This record gives sequence, C-alpha cells and structure tokens, in this order.
Amino acid sequence: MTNNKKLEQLEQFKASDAGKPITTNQGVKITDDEHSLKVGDRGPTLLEDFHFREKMTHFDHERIPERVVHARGTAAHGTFECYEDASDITMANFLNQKGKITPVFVRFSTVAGSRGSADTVRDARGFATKFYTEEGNYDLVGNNIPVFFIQDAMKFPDFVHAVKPEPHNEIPQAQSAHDTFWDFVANNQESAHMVMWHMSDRSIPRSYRTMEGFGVNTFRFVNEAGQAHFVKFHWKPVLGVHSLVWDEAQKIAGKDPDFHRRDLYENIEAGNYPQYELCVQLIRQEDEFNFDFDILDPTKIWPEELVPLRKLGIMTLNRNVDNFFAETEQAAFHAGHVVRGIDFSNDPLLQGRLFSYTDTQLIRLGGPNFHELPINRPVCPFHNNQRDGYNRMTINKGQVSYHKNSLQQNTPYEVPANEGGYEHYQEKVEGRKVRARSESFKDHFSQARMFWESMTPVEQEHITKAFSFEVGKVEDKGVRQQVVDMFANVSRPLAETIAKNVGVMPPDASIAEVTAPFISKAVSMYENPVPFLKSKKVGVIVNEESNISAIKQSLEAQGITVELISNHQGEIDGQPIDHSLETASPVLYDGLVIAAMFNDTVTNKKVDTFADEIYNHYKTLAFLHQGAVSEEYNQHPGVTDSVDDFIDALKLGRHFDRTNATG
Ligand code: HDE
Repeated sequence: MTNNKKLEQLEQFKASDAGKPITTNQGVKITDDEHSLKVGDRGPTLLEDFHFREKMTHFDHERIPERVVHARGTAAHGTFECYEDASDITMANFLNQKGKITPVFVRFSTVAGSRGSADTVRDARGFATKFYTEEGNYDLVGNNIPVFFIQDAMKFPDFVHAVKPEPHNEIPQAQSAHDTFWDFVANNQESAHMVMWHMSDRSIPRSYRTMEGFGVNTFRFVNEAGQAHFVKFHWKPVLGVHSLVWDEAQKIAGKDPDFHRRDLYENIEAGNYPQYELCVQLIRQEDEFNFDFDILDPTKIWPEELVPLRKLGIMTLNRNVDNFFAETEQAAFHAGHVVRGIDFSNDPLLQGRLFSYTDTQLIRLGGPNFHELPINRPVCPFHNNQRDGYNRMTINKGQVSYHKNSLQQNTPYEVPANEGGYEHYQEKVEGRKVRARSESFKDHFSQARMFWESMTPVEQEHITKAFSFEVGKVEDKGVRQQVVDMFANVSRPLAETIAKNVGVMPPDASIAEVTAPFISKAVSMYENPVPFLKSKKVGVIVNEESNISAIKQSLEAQGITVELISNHQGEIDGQPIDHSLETASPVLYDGLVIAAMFNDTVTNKKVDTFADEIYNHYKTLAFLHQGAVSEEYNQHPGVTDSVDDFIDALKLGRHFDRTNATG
C-alpha cells in the first residue's frame, strides 16, 4: 500500500470509534453519556458514577505543557529520496544508495509564541525533520534562518526570556517588537547578524512550502575510512523562497491565525506536495582555519559562493497527520539524535543543545519512555537494558536487564564499529577548563554588513521599515538609542533612517561602519526569484453576470487554487460560491480577479477595498470590466485586464516595481 515503513508502523496504533458502541476505558458499555447519576432528577450527583468520574478525570488531565520554545507548530509525513551514493563523505546509510527512500516526519514552527498564537508573526521558523532510517532515527532540527542570536548555549535561557512576553504582564504575545528583546540585542551584540535576517522578509514566510531550512550548527560527516568533513545542512524549497509583506502578515494574523497551518494541510490534501532538496556544505578538517570567520561560530554563514552546496536528495511531504496531538504534539526532536556517519562539532551552541532537548521532553512528555510513543519510535528494532519509568509500554521479557551477563549470553550485545556500531569521531582535544569565548568569535558585524550589502534595494527598504516598526514599539528611549548606535556598525544610512523614524539622535559620529568581507547574492530572496503558478491561491469576485466557469477553468488548468467570492454564499450558475465578501479577505490570496460590478455602492466599495489591499501588497490583480477603480490602477505593474495576462503576471510573484503601493 505504501513504501513508507513509518506509516505502516503507525497503522497498528490507530483506532476508529465510528460505528462503535460507547464504553468506559475498561470496555464497559454505557447506556447514557448525557446525564450524571443522581438521587432523583433534581438531587445530588453520586460518587459511584464511574462513567462520570472517568470522563471528567481524563478531561481534567488533557493538557500537557507546551514546548518552552517552538510551541506553535504543525507537521506532516513524507519521504526522503537519496539522489546518489554519498559514501565518499558519510557512512549514513540513508545517503548511500541512489533512489533509497526513507520515511520522514517534519514539524514547522514559530519560536516565541504560545501554542495558540498566530502563524504569520515576525519570527524565525523551526524546520525539524525526523528521518526514520534503517539504522535509527536522525533528527535534523533546523530553522529557516542560517544563523542564531547567540554563540553559547549558556545564553539561551536569557535570550528566550528576553523575546518571550515580558514577565510582569505577559505582553506582547509572539512578537519581538518590545523592550526586553531589543534591550537584549543592544547588550548582546553577537545577535547583530541574526537580527538583520530577522528584520528581513525571511521572518514572514508566505508558506512553510516556500522557505529554506538550515541546520545552523556545524556538524561532522564521517565516512567508512574514518575521514571527516565539517558540514552545514540546507533545505532548498523547490518552489523557491517567498514571503509575505509586513502589513499583510499583520492582517492575516487576525483574518486567519492558522494561515500557514491551513496552507500546508490544504496543499497536501490537494496533492500539491511540498518538496525540498537536502544540500550540504563541506569543509575538510585540514581547512578548519582557512576562513576569515570561525567555522564553529553559529552567528556566521559559510557563504555559498565560497563553500558550494552539494545536493544529496529530495524530500516530499505527502501525508497529513491523522491526529494532531498524538503525532505533531507528541513528537520529540533532538539535535543530538544522529546516526552513524553524522557527528558533532565543538560549536558551543550545538554542544548545549545536546543537553536541552531530552531534558525538556522528560517533563513535557511525562517521563523517560517517550521514545515508545508511536510517532517517536524508530522503524528499526531497538533493544537495551533500560526498564520501567512512567508510561512504560514494552513488556520486556526475561530475567536479565543488565550488561554484562552470562544468563542471557551477554545480550543484548555490543556491535563493533566495523559491523555497524556508532563510533564517535576520535577528534583529539586538549585544553584548560575555562569559561571563555574564543577571540575568533568576536567579530559581530562583518557578516551582518555582508547580509545588508547583499540585499536588493527592495529588501533593504523592507529591513529598514521592519527595524523602524520594531524599535519604534520599544518604550524606553535609551534602548532605542542603543539599537541605533549598534546598527551604525552595520550601515550608517540604515541607522540614521531608523533614528529619524523612531525619534532618537543619529548615531554618534565615532561609530564606524565595518566593511563587508564578501557579497553573497545567495542570501538575497529577490535576487533570483523562482516563478511558479501551481498551488497559488486566487480569489475571483463574481456575480450572475460573470463568466464563472471559463475563468475558473483557465486558472485551474494552471494548477491555481481558485476560490469564488460574491456578495453572498450559495450557488451562482451551478457553481458553489466559497466565500462572501465578509468571510473572504484579500490578504489571504496571491492574486485577485474582479469579474463583477454590483448594483449597489456599498458592495462595490467593499470590492474596491479588496482591490486596494491586493494592490498595496504588490499582488497580481485583474479587472475584467471597466470601472473607476480599474482606471485608477491602469498601466501599473501586475494590474491586468485579461485572465491570460493575469496568469503571466501571477507567475512572477509580487510586483515590487509599483512605486505608489503602501504595503
Ligand atoms: Fe532549539 N530547542 N535550542 N534550536 N529547537 C527546542 O526542545 C535549544 C536552537 C529548534 O518541532 C526545545 O522539544 C537550546 C537552534 C527547533 O518539536 C528545547 C538552544 C535551532 C525546535 C530547545 C537551541 C533550534 C526546537 C523546546 C541553544 C536551529 C522545535 C521544545 C543552545 C538550528 C522542535 C523541545 C519541534 C526546540 C533548546 C537553539 C531549532 C528547549 C538550548 C540554533 C526547530 O530543548
């Protein structure tokens, strides 16, 4: 039925209640699930009502702690297909045979917000992949931004405390636009490079399907001969990288807080399976010190122009979960879950991550046996002498639960490295025990400057606006000033514009911009945009006069998802109308076709508002009739008057060359 071993394994845990009698957890059939047991129909409830007690007790305990970071997320199943044998660089078994398929489970997330927060907030996105390989689970726990705010895991609790809602009033939810975040930034200037990415449109993705993923930390690949490379991981979305614009992102947070979750779910249901290529950058051990940045520093990228990407395979997400809690919520990822052929580096952020994941999951998932939960189980067998603990599922047979033993012929047995046992890379390490940071980690601005200079003018404008918004929300003027001074190291014009917009002094003349060591066009989103049509979502405003089926057909022939909007729901010409002008919103579409004029001014005004909003967010617009609004927008980029032209313009993406849009 499927070549996905994980999905087959999950089947045995699935249950359906449809068509079945209702029972207690003990299997006793229930006559009445509506009324508690009472003395007379107006009398007190009886404690002996075992059904009431069980139902209520279970309900009382339905919540588990949310993830301390990355609480809001959504996930899907899929497969990874290996492009070619990569055994020259790693003995990882899932990368050693062309065409080999490995099941995966991917969870995307925001970082700062609570479980119920909105999807489209300005934030980094988590991109965590569990590969269920034949030699055990490998977790690639990444983000959609390739660097991080801090260099040492010791500072992670401080960083997270600063970005989360402030402790005295728990405001604001899921935002970095507040005093403590920017106070942290100004006082911990290693954050400069990541803050530049965070202020860019990378932080407001259009979709989980259109964002990159990065392992961020430096890992090691080791081959059978014991040779190692430093490695960084990248996921490249086949659809390219596309983002929202800020005004739109904020409005979507209200109109559809589940925007990204819905987009992923609906596209998988529709067969528009998201795909990402897995690529690696490799640096030979002997080249460790041949760069003008430290390759263990997680606030630095390895520019792709200096260290090229090698493609290893492609991941396809093709199946939604059956149960959000059992799968998405109970999934436990760990940067330390590696398989043979993948090892760690001394990146001090990575080293600290290795402690944190299991530690937090022990309380979130209620004890040490969460590896037995269906979603977390490997597809290969696992055996050891671990026993007992809360929620133990396995019934381990036999007398022996220790090593070494003679009663069970010394089993479960150890596996030598040359027969498939995991052997840690034998790096030679020497040094004094110190609390310190390497001198080579101390340049905080060169790559931040490189990022700024590698941006297109549109991207620079968006970054400037984002800074002005975020720092403008900081109430403490001293913090605003410190931020302005800090970013004068990256770009004086940028800092001066922010200063003006947020009402503080221009940066001190003594602060000098650093120079960019390199320009990396690969970090720009808009330098090489990837055009696409399939799965873009278009709203079509129609009434009885519109040629609905012809328009719909032309758009759907291109794989475009179409939603019909009118002044009422129901049907027109036998076509179901998906939305009224009230339940639809222009911020939820990639483009809008207006194929109707209504006879009342109020409705036409609403349509005009749709057109304005689409226009201001640089999205493609078609007026299939003449009217006051269409004339106003005549001749502007991405504004068309036929379905064919609309399709051509939609394919390109946003029309940032509109000079008078306000988005
Ligand atoms: Fe995480 N991180 N992290 N992180 N992280 C968690 O684990 C941590 C870091 C990332 O969908 C937690 O089970 C420390 C970088 C993702 O379930 C926790 C440090 C990157 C997810 C934790 C980092 C990540 C997490 C919270 C600094 C990008 C969500 C809940 C040393 C490479 C996984 C949990 C999911 C989750 C610790 C930094 C990615 C607390 C200590 C850098 C995608 O263990």
